[in-house]
Amino acid sequence: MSNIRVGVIGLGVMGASLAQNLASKGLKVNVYNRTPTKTQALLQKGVPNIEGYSDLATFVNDLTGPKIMLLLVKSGRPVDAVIEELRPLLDPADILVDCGNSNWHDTQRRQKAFQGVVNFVGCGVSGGEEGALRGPSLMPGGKDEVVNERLLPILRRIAAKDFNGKPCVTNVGRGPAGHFVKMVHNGIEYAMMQGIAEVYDLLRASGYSNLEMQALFRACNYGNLQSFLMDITVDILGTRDSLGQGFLVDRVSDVAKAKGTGGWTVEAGLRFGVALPNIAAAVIARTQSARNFTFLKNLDLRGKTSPLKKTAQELQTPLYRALELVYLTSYLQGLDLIRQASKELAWEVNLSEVIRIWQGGCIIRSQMLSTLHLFWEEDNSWKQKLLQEARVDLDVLRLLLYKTVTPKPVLHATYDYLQGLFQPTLSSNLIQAQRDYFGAHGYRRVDREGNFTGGWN
Ligand code: NBP
Repeated sequence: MSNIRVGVIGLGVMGASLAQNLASKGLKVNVYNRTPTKTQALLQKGVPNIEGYSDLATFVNDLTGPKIMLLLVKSGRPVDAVIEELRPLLDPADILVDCGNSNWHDTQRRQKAFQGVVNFVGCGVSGGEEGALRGPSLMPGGKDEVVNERLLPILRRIAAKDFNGKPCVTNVGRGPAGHFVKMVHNGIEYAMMQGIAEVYDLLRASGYSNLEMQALFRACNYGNLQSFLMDITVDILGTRDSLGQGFLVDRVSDVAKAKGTGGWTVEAGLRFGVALPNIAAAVIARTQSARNFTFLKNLDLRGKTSPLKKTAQELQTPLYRALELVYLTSYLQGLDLIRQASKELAWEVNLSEVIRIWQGGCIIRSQMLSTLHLFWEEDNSWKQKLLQEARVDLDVLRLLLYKTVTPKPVLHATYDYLQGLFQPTLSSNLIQAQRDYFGAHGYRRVDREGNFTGGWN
């Protein structure tokens, strides 16, 4: 293993960190970046085991074969541009691993196009810069003989550790499953972040100071909710502004940006027939945060706030329970999507393994992931108990939803998703009746077999 030379192409935030992580684990690393100044900047850090190149052909030739190259460039056209440049330098036994946030459709297309040219693997990486440097959660997918036998021995050395000390990496499944699982991870991330932000917003509107909110979030950061996103929220709320008075978070613009993975997840939900209301609500909330309503220009729409008349101590349990439901339903929706896509496209994804590798290094890690795999076990007793508790907690959630006027799309989506699970019948019989009434679309009956149409006055 110590004789292996791994290649890293793309030395932006993620590539430079991952290269240092590999090198710190004793692997020899060749690095290349389109703009040589970034290669120089990395080399100047003096990390042992890293060799820099300004010429792609020499970079590839100097790898010990069969070669493993990790690609960390911006997703979309840049990935196509780099692999086209690499094409004449590749051997069919080589492994080219796209570690960026590529769309899984692109990965599927590239895997087809590069059959016989190179083993093209899609690998999700989560954990941001810090994770890439010290231990990310890694989600590669592909053939056993490529991923399990040749890639995993390397990736296990640089991955974060799960709750039992095992590396947060596995072969998540066939074809483009790696990038699909990472995309869904990001969709879940959108929903969890938005849920936390909504709780922050209703507290802020109720007159809580940043430090009071920090104390509340800190008090809720235990049990199932103990998580990376709660950790950073506590830190953020206590950070003072180094450029002026007060707290930095109050100086940050409220227009939320997105790079697309949340929207792709919602598209996939529609494609595979899986409801993802939390994720969709979070994506739309980011879009709406730009407030591009030209028809509302120059109107003063400010109204009265409706503060929560409760003490921090009284609020702690309701807030904990509300966020616990947000976490639970966001994970369930995302994992249900992975399960369905895997079933339809024969990717053989093992959900327990996906849950396990999200326990460390990644943005959506939380203690809830220590038991969530039980949801997919044969024995229903754990599930039954959990959902029974969730049903009780819905009353708590309702109180938060309707006592305050701040927008809470993910809290609402959580509430409605669970209500939808708990109702023995939904209102969609009327939808089917309306569709048949105006369009003769047909309907099925609950009391006899077959397809029916008509019968209306
Ligand atoms: P950066 O923006 O820091 O770096 C982008 C890299 O892409 C640079 O090395 C840049 O080279 C290269 N690149 C571009 Br842009 N166009 C290129 C082209 N046409 N040919 C060759 N190279 C090109 O991105 P990053 O944050 O390191 O992200 C890399 C990938 O990892 C992305 O897909 C991202 O979505 C994913 N990701 C990021 C994070 C995160 O927290 N940042 C987390 C997880 C995944 P140059 O220096 O010559 O411009």
